[in-house]
Amino acid sequence: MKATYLVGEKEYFKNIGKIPFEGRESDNPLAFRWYDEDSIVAGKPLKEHFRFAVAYWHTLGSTGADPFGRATLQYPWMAATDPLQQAKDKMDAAFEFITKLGVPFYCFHDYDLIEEGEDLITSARRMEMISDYALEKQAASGVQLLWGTANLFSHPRYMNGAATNPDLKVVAWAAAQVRQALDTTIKLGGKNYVFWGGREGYMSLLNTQMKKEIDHLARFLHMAKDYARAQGFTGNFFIEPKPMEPTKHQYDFDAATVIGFLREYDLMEDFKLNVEVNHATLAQHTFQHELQVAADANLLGSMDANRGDYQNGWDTDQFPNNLYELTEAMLVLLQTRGFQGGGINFDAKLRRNSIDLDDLFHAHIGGMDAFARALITADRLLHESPYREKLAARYRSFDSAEGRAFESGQMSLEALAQLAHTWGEPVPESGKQEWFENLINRYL
Ligand code: XUL
Ligand code: CO
Repeated sequence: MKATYLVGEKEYFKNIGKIPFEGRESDNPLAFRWYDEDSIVAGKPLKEHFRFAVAYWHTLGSTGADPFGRATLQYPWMAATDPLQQAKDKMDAAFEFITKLGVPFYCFHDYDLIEEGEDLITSARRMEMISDYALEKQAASGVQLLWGTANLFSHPRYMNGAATNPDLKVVAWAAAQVRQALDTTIKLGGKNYVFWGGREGYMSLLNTQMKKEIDHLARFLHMAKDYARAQGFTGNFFIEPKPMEPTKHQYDFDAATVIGFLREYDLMEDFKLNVEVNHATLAQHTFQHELQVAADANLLGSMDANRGDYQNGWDTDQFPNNLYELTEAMLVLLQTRGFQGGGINFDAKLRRNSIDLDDLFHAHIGGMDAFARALITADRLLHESPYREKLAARYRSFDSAEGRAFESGQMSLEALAQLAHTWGEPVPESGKQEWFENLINRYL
């Protein structure tokens, strides 16, 4: 019998069915051990906490090529030479994979869906065709679009930037592409739209007018937002911070930098952040830090999940599997208001030598299970352990009358200084860092 998700005729992942939840005792590498999507944790089902998404570019489009060697991954859905046929095959494979995995969302760049044409009109026709097909696939499977974006970094025309290019002709081309990507996202009912400024930065300050470029970026984002709102788009716009790679210095360096930018250019209403693990670590921050900075500004929109490598300094985009770090991240998520509009997109790719089709399943299942286990652990830390009490205790002096007066601006510097005279030398108190660190391992 033909499964409902197969709109096309082919089945790519033949020996793999719908991935079941089998629980912690299971030895089946093609089953979930922790991710039971309907199980309620902290008041809602796991699937609603996470809103997992498959990243079209890595999962369907990776080739395994690196600067030292050509493609190692030869996926059958990429075999057709006609771009339209190839795009349809790729989409058949995408929806088969996403449905078997049981993930509710996907994300794409415009030209992940179909190869860019030789001119704007050809590209527009191609996007029209493949987005019609995506509409059918979404309707048949129930899979939804978490966010769309435009690839403004791969084509050589963007080598000096897209919205920040010193040549207005290139900026205009970027506008044409973003308008088309917004139209496609809206057509497919996309929940959000992402801007990652892959080439929005500089390689050398000597040939760069930085202020002018950043002003242009803000102008461009306002135009894109105004256009999308006029078309009825009510979702969020996300900026995805990254400090470097491919440029030496990217303008959206980290969460704090982006928040300052959004505030300065009056974009706070519509834009939030899409925080990515390996981008955080490239900026010399922990992922938890970036989540906390975004959440504290009420701007935590979404997450790109992956992990870097501690022994090197670039964006390796490996699948997440570090339970300790994920638990810290889930502590931030549960103690703030969660994602605003977004979810968890696996912006992660297989290693060059992971060439089997089932490797794609192992990677995603592992990531989803790791998040589920981390969230369950974080919830227990918050409700069954003395974590919150111990943390609050460090700040208990601010619960006093004097503390409240200080926090609410009812106290002068003289009055605060006078308290030092009244209270005398403070008794030092331990920060208890090791106690806190051990607690996570006790609950994992
Ligand atoms: C690149 C990166 C992008 C964005 C979307 O490092 O993370 O894939 O997520 O353009
Ligand atoms: Co990303």
